Amino acid sequence: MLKDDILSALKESGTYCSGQVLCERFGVTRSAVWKAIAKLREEGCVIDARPNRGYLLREEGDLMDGRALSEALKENSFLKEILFFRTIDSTNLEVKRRAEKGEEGPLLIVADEQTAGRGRRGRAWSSPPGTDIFMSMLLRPKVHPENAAMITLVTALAVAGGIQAATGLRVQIKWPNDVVIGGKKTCGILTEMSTDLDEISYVVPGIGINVNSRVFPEEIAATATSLCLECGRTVHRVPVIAEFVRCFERYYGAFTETEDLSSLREVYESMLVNRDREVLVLDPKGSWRGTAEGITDKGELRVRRTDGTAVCVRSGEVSVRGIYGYV
Ligand code: BT5
Repeated sequence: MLKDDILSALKESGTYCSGQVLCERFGVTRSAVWKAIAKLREEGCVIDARPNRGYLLREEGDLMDGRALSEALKENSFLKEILFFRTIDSTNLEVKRRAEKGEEGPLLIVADEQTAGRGRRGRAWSSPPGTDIFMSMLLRPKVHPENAAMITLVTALAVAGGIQAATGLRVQIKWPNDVVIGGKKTCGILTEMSTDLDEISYVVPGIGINVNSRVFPEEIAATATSLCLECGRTVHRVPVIAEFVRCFERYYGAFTETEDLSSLREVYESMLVNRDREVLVLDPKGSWRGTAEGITDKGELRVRRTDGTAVCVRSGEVSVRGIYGYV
């Protein structure tokens, strides 16, 4: 890709590099160079442009590629394969296609951009190029299908742990599947499953993390944030992914051992943004209010109703919202 070549040339030169030299070196027009520079800036590179002198790379953005990923994950023994796509429809769809063809996994697919990123219940996931993380795993856990929904909570825990380890940010979880910083959503998780009779054929947790996005589409601008906005600097994506995988391996192992969250409940609850807060439970049979107290070993949310009774709310059946807004 031209922009990658231009970035290498700017890095190599270490000083101003004229537009003309870049055009000649890569056999392209000035406008192509300009477009590539604009793209690099979108990806977080800080590039000075001066008349008569050309371009100077002041600060590198965050480039992610398959080689950097493999290098960062070379010591992991959990994943059998790691694949990187510059652009893809949806990493969940790609993992499902491979699962249907019989790939065993565990497999991790990471993309720089998605053209059809999806949330739950047919909602869309904003997936621009160059800034964020879109990834999905192929798992074939030997657990009862009823227990598979807990993998979403395990994944949220691993994302929270990974972000904390890579950035030092204080991260919370909005039950069951959002990772939240400062009350805003920085990650969403979509877990899909295929069963064969009474057995799990495969489970695909898909994870979208806003890393270096600075602006969001209008409809999510008030509720979304990114690691970069929270840290005040560009955050490198590869270490976030590597820390996530490290945490996931540990938490997933704990989950599959007992087929529940008994050994993870405490750490999950310590991050639970809803804890001791009033929540609105959006039950299709009628919404009601209560105070979230924590989770059960099965990953349900324990909510105390105003009449004092405790109800265990299952993900997938209901949604939960803070009474004043998103959390
Ligand atoms: C989710 O759904 O939060 C699950 C999102 C999973 C995305 C990953 S990316 C890799 C993998 N491949 C896919 O195709 N998907 C997965 P849900 O709870 O339904 O939330 C969706 C809602 O979040 C949308 O309706 C928007 O309101 C909001 N939203 C969309 N994009 C967002 C973003 N980038 N950041 C924060 N909020 C967003």
